[in-house]
Amino acid sequence: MIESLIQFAQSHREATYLLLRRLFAESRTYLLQSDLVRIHDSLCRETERADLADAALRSVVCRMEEAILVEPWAYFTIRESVATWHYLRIHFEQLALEPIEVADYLRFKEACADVDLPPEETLEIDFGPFNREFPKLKDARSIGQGMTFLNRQLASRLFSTPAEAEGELLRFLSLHAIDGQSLMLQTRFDSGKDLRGALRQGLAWLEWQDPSKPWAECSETLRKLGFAAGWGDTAGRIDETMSLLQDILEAPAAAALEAFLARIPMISRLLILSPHGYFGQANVLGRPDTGGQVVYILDQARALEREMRERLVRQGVEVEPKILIATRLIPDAQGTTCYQRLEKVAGCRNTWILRVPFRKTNGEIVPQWISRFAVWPYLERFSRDVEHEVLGELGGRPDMIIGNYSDGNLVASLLGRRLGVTQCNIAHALEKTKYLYSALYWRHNEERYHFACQYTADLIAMNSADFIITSTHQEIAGTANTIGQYESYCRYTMPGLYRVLNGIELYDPKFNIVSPGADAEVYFPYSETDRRLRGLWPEIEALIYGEQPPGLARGSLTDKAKPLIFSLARLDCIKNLTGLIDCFGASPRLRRYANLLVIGGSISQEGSDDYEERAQIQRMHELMDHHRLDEEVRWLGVRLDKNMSGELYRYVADGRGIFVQPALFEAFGLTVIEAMASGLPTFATCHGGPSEIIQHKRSGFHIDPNDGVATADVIADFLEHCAANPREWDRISTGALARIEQRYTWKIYAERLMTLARIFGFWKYVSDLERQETRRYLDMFYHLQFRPLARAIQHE
Ligand code: UDP
Ligand code: LCN
Repeated sequence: MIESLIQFAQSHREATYLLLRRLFAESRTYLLQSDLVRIHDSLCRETERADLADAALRSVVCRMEEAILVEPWAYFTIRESVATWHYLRIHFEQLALEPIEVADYLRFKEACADVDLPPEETLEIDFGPFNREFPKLKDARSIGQGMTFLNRQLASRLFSTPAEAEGELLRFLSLHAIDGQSLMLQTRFDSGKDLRGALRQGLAWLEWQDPSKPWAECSETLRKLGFAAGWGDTAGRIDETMSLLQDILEAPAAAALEAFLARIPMISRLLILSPHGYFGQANVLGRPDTGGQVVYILDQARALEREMRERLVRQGVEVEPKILIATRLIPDAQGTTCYQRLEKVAGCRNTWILRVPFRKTNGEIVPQWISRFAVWPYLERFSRDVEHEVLGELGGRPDMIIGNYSDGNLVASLLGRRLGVTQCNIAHALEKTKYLYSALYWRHNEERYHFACQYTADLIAMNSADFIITSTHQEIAGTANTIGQYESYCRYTMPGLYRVLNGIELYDPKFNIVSPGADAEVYFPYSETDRRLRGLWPEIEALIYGEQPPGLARGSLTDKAKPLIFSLARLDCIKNLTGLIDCFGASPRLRRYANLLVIGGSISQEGSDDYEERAQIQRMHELMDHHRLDEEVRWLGVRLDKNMSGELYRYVADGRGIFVQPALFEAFGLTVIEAMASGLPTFATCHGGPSEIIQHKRSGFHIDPNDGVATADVIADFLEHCAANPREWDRISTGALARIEQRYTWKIYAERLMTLARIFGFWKYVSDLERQETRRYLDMFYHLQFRPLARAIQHE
């Protein structure tokens, strides 16, 4: 692609000149892909030149991510495919296109930004050399399927020296104990040969036993041979597990190792970290910064507790698993339970929210909620306090730490390092792709957003995690046309702070896709009439059509016969509820076919202490006034509990309505799967996770929130089609339900995560996955960059 572009510039000097001249005529230093495509298109139309309209050139233009223009130079970034980037520059007079290094590109970018530090004095961050020796995936389509690959690679390395492999396995098996009770091995085996001998005897004995005989009745014999609990709950399962190990010792194979490791009872204590926000079980959703992450973690914890318990039982281990979700304690809890130190998670036997306050340097507790963008100065101290409390609550170290979002992942890195525990990261949403130019213009936003801290924390956490789980493939690697969230950390610059040449390796097997689900107890199909919560209908009807409860609603729907277009989200700028109101208000067709129901935030600015939310509230009112929407839109500033929202999706489906998720960017989008799981036809943003969740026109529709007219048309066409042929609504509804069932369930999630935890835990222990050199580099980065940045943030 690059060679052909260089050749094009050489052989079509006039066309190259015309294109460049047009780019410079924009008088903008930075142009984005959409600008470049638009400019190229209009030039083609005006000039009608065949060389400019050439299909190959057009396809390169569509892959240009960015141009930097400072006469006489134009610099370009081209993203040929996932994680394959090229950097080029061209001189306006000489017209010779030449490839350049990423560092040169970034330096030029910095020189164009208004900073006082010369580019040559800027720190360069490069994690590339640390990954050189490490196995990497080869095919972009496999990105996010790292576990099996890693296991295969490392297993073949390990098994190439059988004696060493035996020794490692033996060492690993001897490790396991819970609450002082030995697991797997009762006695020390001096060699692999001894272990093999014992396995042979054990298997010979098991052959004659009834496969349903419980462990308790096998234990006397097997203990004498040196085995402890952990092989299985019955003779049949013990036999299977021992056979797997015997196979590995006799004829090693990665698949057998994976199956064997998946059975080892090595996870019974989990620590989940989610510091910011209001983390609670009631009355928190919809508040600023408090949405899907809370829902995800509570559902995740329930699913994991169940899975851990089932696995322990199946392995014959009588231990009650325990999960702690560590978050911040907020004394000024605003009607929530966030002031309580310990809160049991409903639907669990032994999962607890453990709240630990943020403290200032003088030890004083921070009493109020603070935005996720301002938590950085508190996290180091928080990590130490959490460590202390967790060790007490669990009676020892957790078996794995799961971080959530940038702050939780940073704390997980600090704790994982101190405790020597496997660290798993979940980003939920990386801010970098949400806020345009947030790295380049970091200084402009520093006072409000502190992205310098956040992106530094992200780099540290990503590189220190043992494995990272993502909800979609595109979260890591994007699509043919869009950059992945993690991909945006590969290379970028924060002028005057540092420049990143290799921030994260996308082909690293640490990336694994494990998609969340929607709680099947709450979000079930509208057609399951026996399960419906009919008792809630009067309340739901009052919410939608009743008198306006003072301070909680705006708008009264006059035509109740119309179907509802429903949307539910936090009232963040990125969620674009205002865009939906505008799109609806400006479309007579939509207004003819449907009413709009929006649930988000609060309807009065006084009810909010968040800057973005207040601005959105004001905009919502302006748009309602401007389009005169009070009889066609109902906007509710209420917090619904899960059962209410579950029944509401179904209620909207009863009336053959639809759900719309109009975000400018959505990392994943739990509301999308909740709506689909209810059988509600869903129209969701094409920017981010929803475009992977929904198959366009089969299980829902993609909409482009930047194009209100086209969005209104897609929705109106559907409503019109359904009015003429109700089967169309059924077709999409059935497609949505099938999609959720196939891909997005917590059962699939928990099984996969538990297997990942074991495989990565094993290899961390046995091999050099610890990557000492990276750790040292990260330590330095943390101390020399993160800490001063965090300290510079004013304590609130
Ligand atoms: N939610 C809610 N009330 C609100 C807003 C959101 O109950 O006013 C719930 C919604 O049902 C979903 C979650 O919060 O479970 C939002 O998750 P999503 O992934 O859609 O977005 P996020 O808020 O995490 O960006
Ligand atoms: C945060 C987001 O912004 C959403 O897109 C996700 O669905 C949610 O977290 C859960 O991961």
